[in-house]
Parts: sequence; C-alpha cells; structure tokens
Amino acid sequence: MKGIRTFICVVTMLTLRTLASDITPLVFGGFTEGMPAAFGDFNSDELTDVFVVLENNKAVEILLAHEEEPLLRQAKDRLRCVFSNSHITSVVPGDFDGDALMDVMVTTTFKRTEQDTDTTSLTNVYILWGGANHLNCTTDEDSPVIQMIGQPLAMDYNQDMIIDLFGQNKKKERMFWIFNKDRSVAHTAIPMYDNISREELSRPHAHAFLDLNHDYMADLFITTPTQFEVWLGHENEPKFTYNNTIKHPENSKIIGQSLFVDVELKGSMDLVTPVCAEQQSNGNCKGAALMVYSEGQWINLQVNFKDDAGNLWQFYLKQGSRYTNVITLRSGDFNMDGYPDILATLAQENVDHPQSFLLENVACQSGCGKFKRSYAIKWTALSPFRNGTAMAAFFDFYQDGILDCILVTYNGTHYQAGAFKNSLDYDANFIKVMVLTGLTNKHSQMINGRVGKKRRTYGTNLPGPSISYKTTTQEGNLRHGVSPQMPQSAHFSLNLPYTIFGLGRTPNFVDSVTVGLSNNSRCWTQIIPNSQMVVIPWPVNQAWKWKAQLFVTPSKLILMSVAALTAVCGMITVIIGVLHWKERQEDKKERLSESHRFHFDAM
Ligand SMILES: [Ca+2]
Ligand SMILES: [Ca+2]
Ligand SMILES: [Ca+2]
Ligand SMILES: [Ca+2]
Repeated sequence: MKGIRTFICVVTMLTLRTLASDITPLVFGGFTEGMPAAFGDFNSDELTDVFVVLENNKAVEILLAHEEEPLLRQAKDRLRCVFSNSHITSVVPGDFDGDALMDVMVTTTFKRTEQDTDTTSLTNVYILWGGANHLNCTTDEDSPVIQMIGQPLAMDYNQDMIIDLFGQNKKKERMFWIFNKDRSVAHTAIPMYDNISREELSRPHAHAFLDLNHDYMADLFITTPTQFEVWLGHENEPKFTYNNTIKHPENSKIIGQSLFVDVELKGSMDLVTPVCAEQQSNGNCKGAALMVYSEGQWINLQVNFKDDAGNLWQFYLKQGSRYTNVITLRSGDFNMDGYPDILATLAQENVDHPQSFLLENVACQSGCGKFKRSYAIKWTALSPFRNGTAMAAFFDFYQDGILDCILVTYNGTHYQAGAFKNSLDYDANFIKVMVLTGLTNKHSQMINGRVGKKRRTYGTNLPGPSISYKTTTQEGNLRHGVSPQMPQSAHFSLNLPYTIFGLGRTPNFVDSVTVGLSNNSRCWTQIIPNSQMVVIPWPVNQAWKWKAQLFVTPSKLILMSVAALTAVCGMITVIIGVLHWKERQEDKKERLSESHRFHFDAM
C-alpha cells in the first residue's frame, strides 16, 4: 500500500514538473537578486555559468552552473568583486591573457545613480584575472586599464585567441586595444586604419564582430548615429578595411540594437533592426517596426504589434532603466523548427509596464514581397511570466538542446531573476556547436567530468567564428543554416557561448557542419542529430588538425523507446519465469505419478 502511494506521489511530481514552466526556485534556489549580465563557462566544466550584477550595480558575481538543482549557485568561495565607487555597466567574460582560463572584463562609469544620464562620462575598463576556481578582484578602482568613451566590443584583432577590444578613446578616435600574455604590460592601443575621418561611434552601440562576406574571416560591423559601416577583416595589416555603408532605415526616430539572424534559413546573415517611427513625449517608442536589410534595401517585416484584445504594443524604452534603456533583441530557435526566433521587451502605448515576448519566425502570409519570412508575437508563449518582465534571454538550463529563457521580472519597483522552462510538445532534434579558443594550460588538473575524470576543456567565449550546417529535410529539400558565435558583447546583449540549431523532426544525420574562423575552416560530415559538438580550432592556421568532440544527448523518443523495450523485456522475463516454474511443477507431478506407476508395475 505504502509502495503504491509513493509511486502515485512520484508520478504526480513528475507530471507537475513537466507542466510547470516557472522553474525559478529549481534554477536559482532562493537567490534571485543577481541581474544576468553575461554567460560563459568560468570553471571549465562544460556547463555555462551566469555572470550577474548585484548590490545596486556595485558588485559582479559568478553563479556556477550545476547538473542538479538548484542549477545556478553561488560558489562556496564566493566569486564576487565589489566596485564601491562606481556603477557597473557591462560584464564580458573572456581570456584576456592567453592562459586558457577565463577572465572577466568589467566596465563601469563613475556616475552614481542609474537615473544619471550624463553620457559624457568616461567608461572605465577593468580586467579581473581568473584562476580556475577564483577571481582576482581589482585592488585599485582608481586605475582602470583603459578609459574610453562608450562600451567596448570584445573581438580578436590579431587571431591569437586572446580577446581584444574595439571602441573609441578619450579623444573619440577609433581604437583597438590588443591584449597579450603579459598581464603587466596589459595591452597595446592601435588606432583603426582609415584614410578619411569617420563619424563618431553610437552610444549605446550594436557593433558586431562576425563574418559577413563568407570568407571565414570575421568582419567588423560598426554603428554610428546615422548609419552602419561594414569593415572587412584581413589576415594581414591593415586588419580591417572599409567596405560599405548602410544608411539607417528611413522615417525612424529611434533605432534599437541591431542583430544578425539567418531569418530565411538560407545560410546567410540578415541585419535585423528594431525601429520606432516616432518618439512619445516621455521618450518612449511609438510606431514600432522590425526592419531587415536584404539585397541593398530595408524591408519592413510587417510584424503585427496588436494583441488579441486589440491593444497596440511598442518596443519598451525608458531612459535610465535597467535593461530597457535601449531596445535589445535576442535571437535563438525557441520552437526548434530551424528558423531563429526573437525575444523582445514590449509595452502598451502610454503604459509603463514592460513585458517580454517571444517573436516566432513564421512564413510570411501576405504582402511580403521577396522576403519570405516574418515574425508573429506569441502573446502567451512565456506564461506564467505575464506580470512584468524587463528582460528575457535564451539559456539552456538542462543541457538538453532546448532553449529555455532566463528572465528578469519587474513589478515597478523591484527586479528579480526568473527562469522559464521551454516544454516543447513534440520531439524535435537539434545540434549544438561550441567553438573554444583551443588554448591550453600546462597546470591543468583533472576534474570530474560528465563521463568520469577528464581534462578540462578550456577557453570558451570566443567571439567571431561562423558556424553553419547543411542537411536534407524529410521532404528532401536542402537546408542551410548559419549563425555567428558571440558577435556582440556590450550592453547586456547576453549572447550564449554556443549555438543551437533546431532541426525540426528531421531524424536524419546532418550532412555537414562547417566552422570557420581566422580565414580557415573545417567541415565535419554526417553528424548525429541531438549531439553537442565542441570544436577545438588549434592550431588556428592548420584547419585539418582542428578537433571536434561529440557528446550525444539521447532524445525523448529514444529514451521512451528504451523504457518501453525494458518494460517489455521485463514482462517477457516474468512470463517466461512463470511458465518455466509451471512446467517444472508439472514435470515434478509427472515424475511422481510415474514413480507411483513404476512401483505399481513392479508389484
Ligand atoms: Ca585568462
Ligand atoms: Ca588577440
Ligand atoms: Ca569576412
Ligand atoms: Ca523557430
């Protein structure tokens, strides 16, 4: 009786767990004060940790990811640094000294409050050097390694897998800051090569480091107050040369943060920009639209911002607010159909109540011209998170290849971290690819990996590689998708250090996966779906030596088949056992009666 009760209890718990989409306690335990600022695997255990800002933007802390709940926890020896005199504006993890261990770049301003919108104040850059399990907090807040105007873009200028920065110096000149193995020298500043003087850079900006012309060399996308510039990357000096300019979309008062997405799933990156045709008197957005730049022109994706009740929504924008002081989009394939979807924070007109929504990539129904895709706002996709959210970003909590969401709820006074579990109602396949720097550390110890002891795999958070795949769908069509790895880093862009491609229900092998960086590329063929591929591109210029490790995640369907098979086997064993026992009993009886007969005959 007790056994049955326990069984019922377990079944109910399991059902509830799969139905519940708000998994905040399972993810954060009780600690929801940290505001997500960046993602990266700090302690090299292949689980993506979350870098948060807390204590009113005065402290940065790393929440380490675990396989058991709570999934994100503060470390025993807290990985936390405090900046008592300044205000943290961004956090960018990466290896800034080439020792293969992740460091953390923090930018701050000396302005005291979030409401202070003085944009002339300088940005201070600090590097917190990382050991495998500790973080060296900066001792001198008054001497940042760099002072600049606006936030920097993390990139790799000289292809040595040590992260460098791009931005503008105090004189408003465009500069690259090159980091090296010697922490004491810190960096070299190189002005951007140019033959004519260019516009000042935007603040905030949506600069990006990704390959735009398919030569596997990351290029530079620069945002200025009136236009976008594309600079092509080269192996030799000058590292970047001006290529072309894209004017901002016409009739747009406000330009949000641009994003690069393979909207049509054609194997090329489209520039997607949120805009507002007008600005409300309080500075908020009016006339929201999603624009895509395709073949030399801007196309309005005709997103319907009216909900089912007829209310009109806008991109939420509020000066001096947390996360929503710029319009930021984040992309990822939420429903695993291959087409990248978008997360955005909206608000109804004249209502000061932000809410994040999923914009699903759908086939364009009418009036689309030559662009075949559009976005449809899924008003209930993130429920039960319906009572105010300032931010939503994609994150894979259970390493099952399904993108969940990490959110920040906001009730008008208080911000809190939240977690949403994406429960897909069908068994979709995926492929997850992560490109590491490939740097190694001689002092590396063995750690308990997911399968026994193993060496640490080092150096996540490499900006710039392009990752693409080709596969054949069940209908026999060729599908080609591409995604850049970590093209943006500033202004809480919250890029994941890996890429997940949804494959829909295609159970076939993926024909090929191609990874390209620093003018080199390597293609791997016949990849098993539902596998996680870790690429170690070392040596950088000898692509044939690059390695790929595959971890296969069994899909729900396979697990269910295994369970069913085990149950059937068990049942058969029991039946065989019973039959066997019966037969033996009968044999016994027969033998007994036979012996009786024998005695009888003998007489
Ligand atoms: Ca390092
Ligand atoms: Ca470098
Ligand atoms: Ca390129
Ligand atoms: Ca999708």
